[in-house]
Amino acid sequence: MLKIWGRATSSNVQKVLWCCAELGIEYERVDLGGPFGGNQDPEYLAMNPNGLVPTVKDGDLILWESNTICRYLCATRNGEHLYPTGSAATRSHVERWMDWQLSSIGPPMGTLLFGLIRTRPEQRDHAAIEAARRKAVASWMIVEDALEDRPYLAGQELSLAEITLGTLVYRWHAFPIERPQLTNLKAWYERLRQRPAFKKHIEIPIT
Ligand SMILES: N[C@@H](CCC(=O)N[C@@H](CS)C(=O)NCC(=O)O)C(=O)O
Repeated sequence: MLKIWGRATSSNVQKVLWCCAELGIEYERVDLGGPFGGNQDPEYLAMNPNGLVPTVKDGDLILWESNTICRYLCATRNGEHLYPTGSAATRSHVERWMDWQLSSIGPPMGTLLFGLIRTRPEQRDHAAIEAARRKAVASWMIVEDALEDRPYLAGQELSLAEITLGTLVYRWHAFPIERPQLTNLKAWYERLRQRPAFKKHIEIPIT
């Protein structure tokens, strides 16, 4: 059985858990990282030298990097509907959002998480939080425009584009900040909220 190391509150672990749920993959999960620690233990570092979560073991294969893990699960567990591999062009519509998650929206959302949730009010760097909020708004407006003529980022169906961005759009709507009204983004978020796996793995308390 697939084994997953990582606390369920981690956005990167949540991608993998949501992906497993959509594909009906059974797994054993071990709490690790954050308050559980263990991610700097030599045995863990031998599997994942980054000391981060998630790490996945499938047979003899060890995997790390959440987006890579999601692609691997789709490729090995009938996930063509989430990650189409037929043509490079079709695949690029999913992959661009996965890369964009890591490079564009991830960094400001990380600053907001640390600034608003993990830092006491009296210690917050308000200028850094506001700069991150503005960057995040600019990025979410790109999603807003992309969703103008389709229900999901890569077209008519849910894909890994949503699975890798799901936690971030949930947090964006949950953080105590000022948000512009982005109607396509909100409708997309509400669409994701209809999925039982989103409710179970993504919409959980943010820590
Ligand atoms: N690019 C990596 C990032 C992994 C990462 O940053 N994980 C965070 C949790 S979201 C982590 O392990 N932080 C240390 C901890 O939880 O103790 C991935 O996508 O898997």
